[in-house]
Amino acid sequence: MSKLLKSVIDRNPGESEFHQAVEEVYETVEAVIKKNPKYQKAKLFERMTEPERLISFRVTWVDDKGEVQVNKGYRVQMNSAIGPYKGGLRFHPSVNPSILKFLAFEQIFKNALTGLPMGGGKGGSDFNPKGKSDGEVMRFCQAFMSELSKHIGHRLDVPAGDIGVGGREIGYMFGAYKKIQNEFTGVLTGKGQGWGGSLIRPEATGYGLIYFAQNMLAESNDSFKGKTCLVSGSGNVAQFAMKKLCILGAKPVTASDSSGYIYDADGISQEKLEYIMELKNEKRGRIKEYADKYSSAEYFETDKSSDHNPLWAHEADCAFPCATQNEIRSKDAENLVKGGVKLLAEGANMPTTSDAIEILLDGGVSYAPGKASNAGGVGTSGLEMVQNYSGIYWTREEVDTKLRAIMKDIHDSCLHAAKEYGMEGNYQAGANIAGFVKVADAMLAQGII
Ligand code: NDP
Ligand code: 2IT
Repeated sequence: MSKLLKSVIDRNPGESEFHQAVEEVYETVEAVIKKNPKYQKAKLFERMTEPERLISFRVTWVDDKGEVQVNKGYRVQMNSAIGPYKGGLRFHPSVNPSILKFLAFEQIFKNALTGLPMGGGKGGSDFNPKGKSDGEVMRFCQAFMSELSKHIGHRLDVPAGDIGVGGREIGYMFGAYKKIQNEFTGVLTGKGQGWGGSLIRPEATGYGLIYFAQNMLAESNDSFKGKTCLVSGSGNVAQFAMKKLCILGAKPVTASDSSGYIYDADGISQEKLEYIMELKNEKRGRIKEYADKYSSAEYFETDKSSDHNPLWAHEADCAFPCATQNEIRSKDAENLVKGGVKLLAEGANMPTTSDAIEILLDGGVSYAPGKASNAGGVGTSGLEMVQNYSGIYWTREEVDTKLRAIMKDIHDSCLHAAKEYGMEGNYQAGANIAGFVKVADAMLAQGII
């Protein structure tokens, strides 16, 4: 292992997710750093791996039984070389500094790839919204924002949603921010459409993912028509990825949550998807209920002790992991190759382990890393910021056209950067190199800070 990588690991002991994300980027940008002594001299990679600021705070709130609850709250302001910090908030019991630092680190390069002026950040809490009443979620969001509001601003740091944070949570946090600061600004993205939110933002990550994959398929004159697709997750990203797949004539056959997954050999049609959306977004139910409603589907419970997830063992043409980090491990990658999958694009952040990526690439799978293929969400957040700054709303068609253009640009810049460094067709290397060079050049120009 290189000295540089070892020093990052030593400085951040025990943070395995952060180490994984840093190693993955370093492996592909090492050649760029070695070729450009100015990057090495200015210690750019070392600086990129150290957050500019990491805010950690206590969140105290009262549950429906009148009991006092204490949670951890964080915001990682990772890098502001190319714009205000930008990135989501995750509410999930697993949230810790390692997970947020890996996400904030990924976000630096992802945001750079969008072509919009956004730096990298991420935040969240170990609060678990599952099973909480609306009132509890509201009181938690207000308590969380009572501290976070001191550290964010529409020109400083603009959070948005991620796992466990959707339209409901953004609404409660926006209301709290407005009351505390006494100002109406676009401090969060993913807002409701009547109060500053952009059309297409809810759809953007899932739609953008499929637009990206469409560009990948177009490289070999192929399309989604008739393609069988494996999708994991059943939240925001998975729902709109499946919707776009249906629109384009593909057949999504799986969906999951942390308890298990469903396999529907007939395909998850748009009508069945409506049911999933109501089940997950309104009733906040479990994906298991899909198999009770549709006899064409089978439900498989998650076996937490297993080294693989049988979801990825079904025969298919394409795969879209849209749940969480490290959900595709070596054995899953082997199963995907065996099952005939030729394209895998990540909707989630870092859903594929490093060993699994290697197996996919060796198996001839065209692989797109999340920092490129799921960038449509933050890209459209960037479009929401532009609309808020100028006090206007664009139409659905305008935003969708811009989203398609952003995804095509990212796709092309990945291929371009990969080719320049002799790794033709490698989206992983291309995404890391293109994102890194943009941020590195901005940091160089701004001096030693
Ligand atoms: P949601 O909260 O809407 O949905 C998350 C989904 O993933 C749920 O089905 C959830 O199941 C499942 N999931 C979460 N944690 C786990 C786990 N530990 N094991 C198994 N399944 C799990 O989140 P999003 O759809 O917004 O986010 C999904 C992924 O996409 C994340 O990796 C996120 O970082 C990434 N992403 C999101 C963007 C956005 O705009 N929202 C943008 C770019 C990336 P359950 O209900 O059981 O928890
Ligand atoms: O991982 C991500 O890119 C997001 N959760 C979206 C971030 C944003 O600011 O829209």
